[in-house]
Amino acid sequence: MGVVNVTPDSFSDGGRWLEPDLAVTHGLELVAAGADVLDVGGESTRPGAEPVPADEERRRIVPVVERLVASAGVPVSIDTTKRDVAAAALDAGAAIVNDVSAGRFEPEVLTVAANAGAGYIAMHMLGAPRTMQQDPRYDDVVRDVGDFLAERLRAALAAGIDQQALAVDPGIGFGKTIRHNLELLARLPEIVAEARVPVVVGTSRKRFIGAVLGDRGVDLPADEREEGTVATVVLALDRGARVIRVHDARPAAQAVQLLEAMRAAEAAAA
Ligand code: HH2
Repeated sequence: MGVVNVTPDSFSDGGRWLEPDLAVTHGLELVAAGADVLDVGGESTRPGAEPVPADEERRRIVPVVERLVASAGVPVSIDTTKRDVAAAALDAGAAIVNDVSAGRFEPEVLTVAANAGAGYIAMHMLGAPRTMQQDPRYDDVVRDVGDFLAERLRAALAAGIDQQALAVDPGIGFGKTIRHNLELLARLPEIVAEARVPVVVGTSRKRFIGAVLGDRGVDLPADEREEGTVATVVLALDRGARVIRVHDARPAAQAVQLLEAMRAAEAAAA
């Protein structure tokens, strides 16, 4: 899944694709580089971000969704927590709602997805973006996130979304310390086993990568986290993730290709 951020302030690429033409071109480049889905977002959810009004978010994303649906040749997902934005994107031809609030912010978003027969990704976040990084705590991060996702899956099913249309995401970086993120990735098979629907993982360029690779307490900047991202992509896929959300599709698609080749060789040798 390739990320198309139509925002002025996203943490790694804010402002680069705010113009619809640039966003569409970027989406097409992601597909050419191997993305199988495009995730269009009009609101940054970086730590501390202020919410964007629905009208503004809709204004940013609708023209981009419309044009990518017409030209990209892959399903388009809409990265939003808002009912009206999801509805407008689905009307414009989007096929999936990627909701980082898992239906907690505007529960009607679940009904909107259900009525459209759309796919729905429920992601874990502790609280809301503005405050989520203020001393996040868990009893056991993997169990707590797994329980949360199971509960949100039940809510999505109760709203009428088909089981086949659902996926979950542990929400790397959303109300988690560096240690929480690393533990979630290392113990991903537990999340995968409990979920019983495809698991999506989004590590791309996130702060924990910059922190691990940083020097003397200074994080590696977001535009130098691509190699670190690939290491997490390989690990996540090998531990059972079915979808990975990335800003740069080429290295991730190459990692997928190599993993598939190694799996085929393993199967042939068995
Ligand atoms: N991460 C971001 C946004 N949406 N959706 C899912 N399912 N999983 C993620 O890990 C995820 C997500 C944050 O990345 P980005 O969109 O690049 O940044 P920003 O929120 O600042 O726009």
